[in-house]
Amino acid sequence: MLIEKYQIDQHNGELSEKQQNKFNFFKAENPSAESLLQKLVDFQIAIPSWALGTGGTRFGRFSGGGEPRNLEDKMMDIGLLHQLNRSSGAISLHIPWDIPEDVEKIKNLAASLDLKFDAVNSNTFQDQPNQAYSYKFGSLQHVDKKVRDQAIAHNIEVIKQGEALGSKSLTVWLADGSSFPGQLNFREAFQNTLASLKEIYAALPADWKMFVEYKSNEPNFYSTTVADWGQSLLYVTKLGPKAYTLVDLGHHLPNANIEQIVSILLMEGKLGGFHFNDSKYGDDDLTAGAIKPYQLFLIFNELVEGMDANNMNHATDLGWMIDASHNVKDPLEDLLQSVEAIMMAYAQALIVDRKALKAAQKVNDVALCQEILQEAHRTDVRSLVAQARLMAGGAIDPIGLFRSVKVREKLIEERGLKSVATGL
Ligand code: LRH
Ligand code: MN
Ligand code: MN
Repeated sequence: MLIEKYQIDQHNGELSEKQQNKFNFFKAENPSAESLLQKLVDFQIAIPSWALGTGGTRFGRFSGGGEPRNLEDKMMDIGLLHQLNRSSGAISLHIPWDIPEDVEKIKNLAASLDLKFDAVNSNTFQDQPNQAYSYKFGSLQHVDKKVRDQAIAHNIEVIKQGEALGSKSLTVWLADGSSFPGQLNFREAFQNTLASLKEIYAALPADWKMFVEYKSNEPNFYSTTVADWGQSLLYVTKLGPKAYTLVDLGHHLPNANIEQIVSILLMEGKLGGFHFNDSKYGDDDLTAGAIKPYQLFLIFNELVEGMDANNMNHATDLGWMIDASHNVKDPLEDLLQSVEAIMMAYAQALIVDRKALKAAQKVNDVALCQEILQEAHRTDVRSLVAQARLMAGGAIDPIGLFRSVKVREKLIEERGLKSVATGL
């Protein structure tokens, strides 16, 4: 391991007095603090295997050095994150970017790092070498049944690989759509996609879920065949009880009210999970909470309210995942920042005074409703989140420790400056 337990203990020892003072101050203002700690400890956010290398844009890619060279390296990186924050205990694979060749070895490594396998993702948006048919004009929607069959077979293969590792869900994201008016018969594209999804659904193990991720545009810029939550909901409703909608925060048209979408999907029992990231323009895949932290809080506010209303377990009943990658930061520091932002939004949602909010809503006291939400959002919950991390055996200041023990330098030493990870 690149970070030894004694280094975490030493780091925490140095910061513990300051942390205790801050947490005591928080507790004095928030008597329920202690009761929230376990919820925060239990909350785990899966890390996508494709976020561990520096993401590129179509204009270039600037490697940061020491990047993972293969699946084992990616898992080691996530193990490191999990050691630091104890909230990143799962990895989400993208196949065939990740190819788990030696399943036993991969499973043993995961167990030794205390990692679970989250959703497996299929990829029918790129052509692979030696592939018989091209996805240039779509995959599950394609006008040619042979292309659809190839894409269906790939998804079933991904389920098999996920099953061998102990994963329990498949995420299907389709680039399918059209770039110009007239290119596609919308109705037939929908029907083909639905028929294809049905075949994949039929191959799901009994205890698996299937997540259908929507996206308004890109790479097709005229139409997308699963373009929004309504269309995803149509598919998953027609598919059956194991199919759910997946919300990626960057996949909406500008100014969409994502928290309202979340609330309605939860009410219908069809919200499957999340891809967290942040954006200013489109599918920017920036660090969660970097641009619109209030929106992230409002989403968690709906999640906590809706999950409690449905007696759901916050930690296990939805799929929580990051889907972010970018060009200029150390990917590991970036992921630590994303996880921290998500934990903070969750913690702030936990301290909303729900009784008072309900009462204010009942008498249409709009200003008070806003005050109640902002009171929670403006509360500094960093000491609460850090206390939960400490309780779980993580570091009080994960990025501080990451830097002081020179993790990146060690990774560069081990893997080289020009190592390359597969992925977007
Ligand atoms: C598409 C997407 C989808 C893919 C990932 C790489 O924009 O969000 O989840 O699987 O990016
Ligand atoms: Mn996504
Ligand atoms: Mn995306």
